[in-house]
Amino acid sequence: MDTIYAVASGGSVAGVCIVRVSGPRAKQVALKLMPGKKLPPRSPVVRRLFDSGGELIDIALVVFFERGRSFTGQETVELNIHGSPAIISKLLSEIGKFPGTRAAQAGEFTRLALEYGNLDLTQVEGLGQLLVAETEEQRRQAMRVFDRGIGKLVDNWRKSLIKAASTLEVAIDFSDEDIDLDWAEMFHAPLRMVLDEINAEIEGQQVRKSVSSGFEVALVGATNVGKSTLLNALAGREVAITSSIAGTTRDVIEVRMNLGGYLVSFLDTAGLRETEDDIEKIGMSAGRRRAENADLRVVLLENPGDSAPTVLDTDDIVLVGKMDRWPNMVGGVSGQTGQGVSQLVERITKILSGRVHGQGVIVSDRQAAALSDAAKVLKNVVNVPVSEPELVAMDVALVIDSLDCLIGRVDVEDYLDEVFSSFCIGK
Ligand SMILES: Nc1nc2c(ncn2[C@@H]2O[C@H](COP(=O)(O)OP(=O)(O)OP(=O)(O)O)[C@@H](O)[C@H]2O)c(=O)[nH]1
Ligand SMILES: [Mg+2]
Repeated sequence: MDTIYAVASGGSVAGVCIVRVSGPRAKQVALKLMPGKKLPPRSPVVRRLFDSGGELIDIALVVFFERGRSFTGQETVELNIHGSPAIISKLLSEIGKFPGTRAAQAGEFTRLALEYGNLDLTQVEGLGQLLVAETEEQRRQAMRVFDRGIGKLVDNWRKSLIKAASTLEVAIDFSDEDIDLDWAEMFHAPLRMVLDEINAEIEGQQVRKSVSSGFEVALVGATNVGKSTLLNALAGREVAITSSIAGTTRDVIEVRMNLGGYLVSFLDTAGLRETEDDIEKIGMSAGRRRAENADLRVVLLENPGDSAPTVLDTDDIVLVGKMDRWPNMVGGVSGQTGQGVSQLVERITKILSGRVHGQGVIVSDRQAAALSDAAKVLKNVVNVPVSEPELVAMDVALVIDSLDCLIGRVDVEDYLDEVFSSFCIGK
């Protein structure tokens, strides 16, 4: 096994940079850089690091982790050096001179952590998202996954499935006797509960996925109601052309922003009106399509009492635009004066947060696919009367298999042993 090394901290020039060395020779390599010195485990020490010619490279804070006590599970040394490109490249090239060392590949430290069992597959996914999280909600969501949120769910489901499977054992054992078992109560009910929970997870996945990829909020309404002006106010810069000429906006204009912790793309669309202009018609139909597919619509009205010119979902927000033209007006918005803009932002954030919260943990398509596999088999099991317990037991094992795929625990023998520990297959 190679000893791998790489910069483990952020990219650009910084006060401190962490170079991680991990593998069987990590300590040996580090000791070579500090002749005559020792490295106590898990206690940071300040060390002068020298190159092979005896020239001082840097004065570093060095932490040594023994095998089994590190992130990767391998012997690891973390060298906290000064973050200049010259020091970094000098140190990396010195480390690279030692036999048995090589530069780590992308994600290789995490891969080692997965192989060692320090992280499960979903935690690896969570970590990936955590490292690129830009908004508060992305951080929160990724942290839940990284903190083994999915692993904990799977543990509970697994327990219920195994418990239900053990009732099958009773059935098999007593199959020759005439005992009337309450299958609904003993077997189907707990499985149905697991199925409901899995389905709820799958249902919430799309909305949670939007936390990472961004929600789309469309601004719609008749021409000239102030949509583009509102977009500019929300963005804090002039992104869209505004004018008193009706039909100014033609293309869909998209601006991404961090809205109260949520990544949101606002879509400014062409105002809706009767028109003979072919290009404007194209713009209107493109806008309508994007608005229909958006997560939320904000409809601006010209006058109080006007009706919305578009089909609405329950959450959609309808407001009078240019509210400054209506003294004593409450609940409108004005992109020009800024009135009602922060209330609108608050309202949107509240709606998004209502959709995201209390909705489980799974985020990625891979996770949803593994759960769908599990749900498909489980659905059959809960709806079919148990006439052949051995076959049903195999289905339960399949469900556990899908859950194991979800968290990357792929040792099939492992769960088969568990589920069938007291079973006599083929009885
Ligand atoms: N008084 C007042 N005027 C506004 C406000 N918002 C926009 N306007 C004016 O209304 C006109 C139309 O504004 P836009 O933002 O271009 O309207 P729009 O809805 O994007 O129009 P289209 O792109 O044609 O659909 C411009 O002359 C703006 O200066 C507002 O809040 N108050
Ligand atoms: Mg416009």
